Amino acid sequence: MPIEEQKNSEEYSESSIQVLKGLEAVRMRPSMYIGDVGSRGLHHLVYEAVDNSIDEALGGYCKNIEVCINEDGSISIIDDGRGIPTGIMQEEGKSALEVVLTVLHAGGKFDKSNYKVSGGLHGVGISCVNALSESLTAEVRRDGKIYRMRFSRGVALGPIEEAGATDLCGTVITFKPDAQIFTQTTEFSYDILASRLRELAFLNKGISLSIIDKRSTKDDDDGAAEGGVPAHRSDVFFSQDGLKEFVDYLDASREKLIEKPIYLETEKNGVPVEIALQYNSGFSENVHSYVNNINTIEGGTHLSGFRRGLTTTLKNFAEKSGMLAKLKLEIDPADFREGLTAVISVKVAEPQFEGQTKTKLGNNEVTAAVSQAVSAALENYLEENPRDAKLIVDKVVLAATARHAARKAREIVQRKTVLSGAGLPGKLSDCSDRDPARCEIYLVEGDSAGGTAKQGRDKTFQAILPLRGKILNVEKAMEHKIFDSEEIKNIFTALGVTIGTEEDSKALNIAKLRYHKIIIMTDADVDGSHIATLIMTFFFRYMVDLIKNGYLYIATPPLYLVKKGKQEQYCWTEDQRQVAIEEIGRGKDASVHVQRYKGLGEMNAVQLWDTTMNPAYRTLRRVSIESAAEADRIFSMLMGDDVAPRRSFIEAHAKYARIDA
Ligand code: 0RA
Repeated sequence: MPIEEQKNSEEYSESSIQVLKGLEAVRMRPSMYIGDVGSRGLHHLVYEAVDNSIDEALGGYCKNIEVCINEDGSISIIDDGRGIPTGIMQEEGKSALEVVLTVLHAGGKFDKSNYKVSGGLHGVGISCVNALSESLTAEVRRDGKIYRMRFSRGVALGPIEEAGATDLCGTVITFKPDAQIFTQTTEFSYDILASRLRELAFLNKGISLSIIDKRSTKDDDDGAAEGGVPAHRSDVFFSQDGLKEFVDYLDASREKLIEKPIYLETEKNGVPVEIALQYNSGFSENVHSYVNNINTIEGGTHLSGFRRGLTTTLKNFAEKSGMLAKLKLEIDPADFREGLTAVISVKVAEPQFEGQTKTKLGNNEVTAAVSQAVSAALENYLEENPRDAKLIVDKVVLAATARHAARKAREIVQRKTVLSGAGLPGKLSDCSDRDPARCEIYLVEGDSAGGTAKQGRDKTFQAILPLRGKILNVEKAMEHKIFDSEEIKNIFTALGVTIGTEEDSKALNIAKLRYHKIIIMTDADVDGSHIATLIMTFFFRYMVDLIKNGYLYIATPPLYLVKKGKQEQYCWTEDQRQVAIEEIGRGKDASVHVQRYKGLGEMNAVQLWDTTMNPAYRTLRRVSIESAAEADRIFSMLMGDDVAPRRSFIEAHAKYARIDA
């Protein structure tokens, strides 16, 4: 039943038209509001709803947030906050609930006391989610009552209703994304959502974030609980110690230098700053920065402030304590960050986001705030922990020494690339087109598969670079070893990418990149996926800009050929194989032949072209970084010394890994 009739129907229809115009704009150009209408945009809807609950939690009103993927593919975001207000707002003549759900950017309108610190990448508000949902139901528990309101594509299906009594408090938003908008997929990924909730739990200590997947567990063969009832996948993420635990989590597979992460939590010039950092025995820099819970993968002023604070403080300390006396070489700022894992989280009231993906913080005042916070805390730590201080400075000195050795090896790579054309690797079969936007390069495992690919390709735009066996594991090797590796030098020279400038020894120069599609093609078996992972790790650590620009891809060769007489069908999954056997095998003389492709080498050139290289039919998977922190952790685990976590990860994720076993 409606709780209150609209008082002034004229006023109401006027504001309704406004609302419709606003939400119609969202439906006309959804990408402007949520980034894209692919999987990323789809999951963004959930983040937007979760962010509202996080804001409520940061205000101190809510402790538990739950995400439930429902059986029908809709999703619910449940919190135990105060509940979105349901009273009628004077100005609009509508309930606050309706305003929040139908007016763009209405979020912060009610409560100015706790400024919005959370907030999705685009900060668009829950009304966008409503506009892009086939159906949305908001349920508010407040003042002993349950209120409910339903919408379809942003349009209210009726007035706000009372739906019973309750002792609870909180908000439940349930929505089903609109398939007219999300034409690629409307299916939520448990892993993507869980990974974001885990990150949010680390970034917002003390808040419990949980997820449960109530969809069918057909494909999940280890999901059966005792008694044969399929268990629903679920996780609870809760962090008592916040960023300290985040750093420990990221470094789980690394050997740490000091016992506990160095931690600071403070407020400088009105900017809350929280940082945890740890050094490990590895060589890569893994610094992750966040502004208002958003991963700023392009960095910005907070990251500059962190680097400045770290470099000056460590340098001063090392000089003052005479630890650099033996060192004849110049120390580079990058030397202070070798084997460093850190997470930086700042809250900025009015963030300015810049850069290609709007994930670079522009607010100038933040640099000094973070730099001062880091200097103060780090000076203190080094004074109080002289043994740790020595370990860290020794590590920096070692990094500087190694860097000088690496420079020699790297200069060779640079010299070779400068002489492009003449300098191209002998193993490269180049394409004839010279426009990088049209050109592709296949990095192929093994000389024999390389030969097949060379025969099968379209040589106007497809180049082939065979790689011999396993390329170097960059996660474990020192930098000068990496630039000594023939395979790695070949990749650099073939791509036309150089590394290192006068000012920054690690800067990547991709202006002369020769191909805009770099395609990793390996066997569809355990070894093949290991090699693909090695190559991806190399790109992630040394050419991450290529991944950020969306240039790195993985080819997907088929797993099976199902054949009867002249009828042939390639299959990529177990399900496809079953279907193909049934379809092709119909009739009496059901002599269906199933060929399992173990490697690329088993296909001839025509088959390889048809299934894996022909742009008209192939499937390429673009390598993207959903969460840089999670990618970092997974690569260090997959490539590190510890065998057990690697095995369990591969068993859980690589379905075909089990077929061979
Ligand atoms: C504005 C004011 C108040 C609560 C909220 C918004 C609120 C919004 C969301 C969205 C998801 N969960 C939420 N929980 C709360 C509180 C006003 C008051 O009670 O004084």
